[in-house]
Amino acid sequence: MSRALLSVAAGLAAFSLGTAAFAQEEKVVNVYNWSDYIDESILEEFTAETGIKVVYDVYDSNEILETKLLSGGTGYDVVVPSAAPFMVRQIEAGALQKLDMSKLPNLTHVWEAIAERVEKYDPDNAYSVNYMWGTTGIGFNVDKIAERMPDAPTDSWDMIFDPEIVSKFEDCGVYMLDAPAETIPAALNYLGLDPNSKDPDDIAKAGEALKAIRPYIQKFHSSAYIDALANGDICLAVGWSGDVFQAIDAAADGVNVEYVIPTEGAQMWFDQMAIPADAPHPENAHTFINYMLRPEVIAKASNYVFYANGNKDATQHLDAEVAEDPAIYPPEDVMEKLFTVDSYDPKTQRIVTRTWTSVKTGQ
Ligand code: SPD
Repeated sequence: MSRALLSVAAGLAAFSLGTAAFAQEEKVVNVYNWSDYIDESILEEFTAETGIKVVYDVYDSNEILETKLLSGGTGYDVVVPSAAPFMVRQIEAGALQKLDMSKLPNLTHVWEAIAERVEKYDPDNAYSVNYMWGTTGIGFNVDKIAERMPDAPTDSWDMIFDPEIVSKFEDCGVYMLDAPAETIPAALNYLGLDPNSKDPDDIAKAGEALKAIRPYIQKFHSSAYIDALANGDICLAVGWSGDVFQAIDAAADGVNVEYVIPTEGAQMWFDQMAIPADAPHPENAHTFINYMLRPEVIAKASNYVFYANGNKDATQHLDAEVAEDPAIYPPEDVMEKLFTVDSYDPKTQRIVTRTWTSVKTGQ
């Protein structure tokens, strides 16, 4: 056989092996997502339609996901990191793979306004697609707060960061997210500093502000506040928008919970669907992401978890209580007060981690 024919034959063999590899990809997709972030009937419907079984696992912290992703070999096919400050460095570290846009025809439904904001962290939106976005604000028990402080400034971060005020709620329980990328920017913003500041002096000031209220925080946890608010077990929580709305939805009789984006502003964040570099089932991962991009599917998820999504054609499928709630889809004047945070360089990250440990341990 001539050299040319040999090389064509080798090419054909490689092509058919590649095709076979896709054809042989077992009918499974391993999804690792945030807790309390999906209507599970969506997973069943996906399987019924595609024959691909979804193995679904959850986390409640970007740090947990990041540690796994950076070690590699997670076995996950779809993960949902927050764009910043996390996914941006996962992309830099080579932990995620570029999406094959030809396998995502439903990208036509992407809401440009959200994709453009994410582009700052994922240039050309090459590695990710928005799953949900939201804000980090305050959930509170209306009646318990009023009993303790009838004129409580419930629309202000004073509720959390003014020691005199938050101390009044110590007896009925105050929870805070165990997430330095949320709490340190919130403290910086409250202090009138740049929430994105990487200046060690600014971060130290945020740490001091957090330490001043540390005695009144009963628990640092990033998912327990949903049940605690819903059951009336706590008064106050720094939490993520949809999670607090889930508490409102599940609230026991006589428990009246509200969510507020404080007037001083709050963090806006984007949780992105992405595929680990070493995902075992990349073809199925694309099929799953493309399914989630269907307007009626992602709207069903939003209706269940009370988070906004980045799909411009989903709005017509949203329940009015979701689409019309200004704390879920904030109007322009509120949007202007929302800030995003960038990635920390390794040195700043170490300072942030150390500061957070010292806040939590009170040392
Ligand atoms: N229960 C789902 C919570 C999703 C929170 N996303 C985290 C955003 C972090 N900036």
